[in-house]
Amino acid sequence: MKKTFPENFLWGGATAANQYEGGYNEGGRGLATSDFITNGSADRPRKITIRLKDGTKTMVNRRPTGDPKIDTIPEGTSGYIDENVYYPSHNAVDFYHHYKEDIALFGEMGFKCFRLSLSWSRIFPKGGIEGEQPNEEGLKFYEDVFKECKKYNIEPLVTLYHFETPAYLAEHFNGWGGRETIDCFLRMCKEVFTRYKDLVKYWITINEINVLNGYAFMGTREATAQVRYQAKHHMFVASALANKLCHEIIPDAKIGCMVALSCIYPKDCKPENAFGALDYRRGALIYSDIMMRGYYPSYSGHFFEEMGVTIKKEPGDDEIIKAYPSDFLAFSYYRSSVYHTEIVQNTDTGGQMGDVNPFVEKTEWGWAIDPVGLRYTLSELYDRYQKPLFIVENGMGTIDKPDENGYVEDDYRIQYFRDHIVEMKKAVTLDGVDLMGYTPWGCIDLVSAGTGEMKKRYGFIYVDMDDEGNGTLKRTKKKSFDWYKKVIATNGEDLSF
Ligand code: P53
Repeated sequence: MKKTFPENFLWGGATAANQYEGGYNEGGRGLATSDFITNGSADRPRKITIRLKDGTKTMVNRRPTGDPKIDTIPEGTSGYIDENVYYPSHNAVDFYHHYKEDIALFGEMGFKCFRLSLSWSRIFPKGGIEGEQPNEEGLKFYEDVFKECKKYNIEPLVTLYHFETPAYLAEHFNGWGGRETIDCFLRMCKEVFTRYKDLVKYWITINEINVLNGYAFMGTREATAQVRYQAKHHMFVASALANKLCHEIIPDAKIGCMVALSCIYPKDCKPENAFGALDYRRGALIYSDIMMRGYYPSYSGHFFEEMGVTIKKEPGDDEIIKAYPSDFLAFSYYRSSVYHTEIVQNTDTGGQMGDVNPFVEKTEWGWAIDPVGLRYTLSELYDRYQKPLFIVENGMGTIDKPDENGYVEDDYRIQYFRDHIVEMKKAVTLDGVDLMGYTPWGCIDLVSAGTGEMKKRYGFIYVDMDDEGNGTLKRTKKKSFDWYKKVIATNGEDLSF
């Protein structure tokens, strides 16, 4: 039995380009689907600004409704930028110009690992179509970022795809709906593996593959189950081939898949609820089953049949998926929820979002706070795969109230992390889970993916910016900064306030 976390445990924090980086029109970057997404709030959904073939400008829901009549974008449509609209991703919190300062702060906290994503259209403005040359300025930017990490002995953990498709690929190939996108993605992977082979040893192919749907997340004009799962089949093939390339180019690297795996419980012991919860959970586990084990699981037949989905595979696809599984399973864990037979879902959220759990506290955004659910999930996944796991997102989005000096006394956040680390430690020491690391989400305040708000904050570092993008962008350490620094310094031993 292990007594504590392993010596080389990767403590750190996580971010994504579309919510953190900014510089959307700098350094030769091409546009991405995320650049057309407006801001929203808990009760005002985010929209995508689009221009129809005939020039008409309009908006569609970023999160599809489930009704193809509302969700489908006609062919010939392109995303467009309306000068009168605020797009949170454009400047985000400007990591693009603050990376030295931010990485220095991560270094000061003692980070062993920093998770970030590459903006694909910064590397290849058109997504890597045949004959396209990579954008040197974009490649150089990330090289500088990784070198900066090295100064502080921080291992970068790089997500290759996180919620943004190059706009060109969306327009020309229907994003991941088209098989061409596989080759474009692999050209980008080859470029970055080759360029960063001495700087980056930890990679993730696709962020939260189970929650992806529609134009914003996959560049597809339709959000039907048929198109969604066909696009995901393309992602499975692309992810497997990226694993292959990564191992060829960087033999000592590890490359994982990533699934949103917040926990699901049956509401009660009614057999239909218990089995229903297990079956519902398969909506999330199907992704890790395919990418970790290398084949579509036996239950996938009924899963697709019920949705009326037929996956079109090319000869060789199954062999590719089988031959190059992921080295580890990365996942996000935020909360738990509850399954019962009356559960209503108008869009597929990838088998990880159910009804309210009455037994636990909630955040201001109604997300259940459930540390035991983290141990439950770690056990569930390790029992199932017996391969290394990596918690690459966890945390509490709250409204922080800084004092006149910009200081936030975020005891609630310390409490949240403390309780989750206690359970995570039990999973490692008592359940024997092989856990590689822990990178809490939004280690520095950044734009919320769900709502586009700034006031839903996760960070150890406060960033002075509001929901409309106004503010000095000044970075200030919160109380949790020093606390997490101590946790890392003691390898998770000292969790006291
Ligand atoms: P925000 C849906 C369900 C679970 C996690 O979320 C999700 C989403 C997308 O909204 O996103 C992940 O910012 C994602 C991050 C995101 C984070 O969770 O809505 O990987 O990009 O910021 C937190 O509070």
